[in-house]
Amino acid sequence: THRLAVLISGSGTNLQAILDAIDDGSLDARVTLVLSNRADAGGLRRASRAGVDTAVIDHRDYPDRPSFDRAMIRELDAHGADTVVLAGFMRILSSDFVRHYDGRLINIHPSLLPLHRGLHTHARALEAGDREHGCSIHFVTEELDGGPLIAQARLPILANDTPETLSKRVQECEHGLYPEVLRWRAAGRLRLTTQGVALDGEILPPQGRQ
Ligand code: 3YE
Repeated sequence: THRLAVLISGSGTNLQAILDAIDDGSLDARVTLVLSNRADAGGLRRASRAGVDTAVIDHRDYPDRPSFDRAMIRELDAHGADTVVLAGFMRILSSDFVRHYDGRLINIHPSLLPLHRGLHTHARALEAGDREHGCSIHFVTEELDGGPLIAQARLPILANDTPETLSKRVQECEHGLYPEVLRWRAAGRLRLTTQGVALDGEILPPQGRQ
């Protein structure tokens, strides 16, 4: 069975979507560890409730980013992970961390990348006058939110949308897309190659599967 480790910093709604998919039999995987950099992350409770091991590694306990990242690597590798899933994890990862998990590290981002990397994506999509918005899942590289795209889900921006209404709809889109991509991964169908992202041996277009 495919082993997932999930990194969180917050309430863990994407983690919950993954746990629910495992629970209802639609995702053949096991979460070996939920790791948070914040002791008060709500997702830790979701993990405990599902009987999943948890760990807190607080970045403030480390003198610099590389040593924090090394501590996370030790914990993750002790639990064994075929895929490391960033799910609302809010730290920039060092090049050593990214290299260590090359081709096994995946992030979900609340915009249609390459639009709106970084924070406040809903406000920025509205300010830019975008007509659509959504979420993207990508393999993680050193460049923040810049790695090869695996999949995107789109939604129209409505006339009365605010950052809050958009955020809610994008989250719903994330909760469908993350389990879907992890099903591909768990079935051994999804790989990062030197040519790009491969699904069933076919290289996906730059925006990933739509
Ligand atoms: N690291 C690399 N590449 C990536 N981390 C994430 C994606 C991703 C990655 O594609 N190398 C917020 C933006 C980070 C920020 O600046 N964070 C601060 C700390 C803020 C805090 O603790 O609240 C920092 O110094 O890391 C996951 C998404 C990261 C978003």
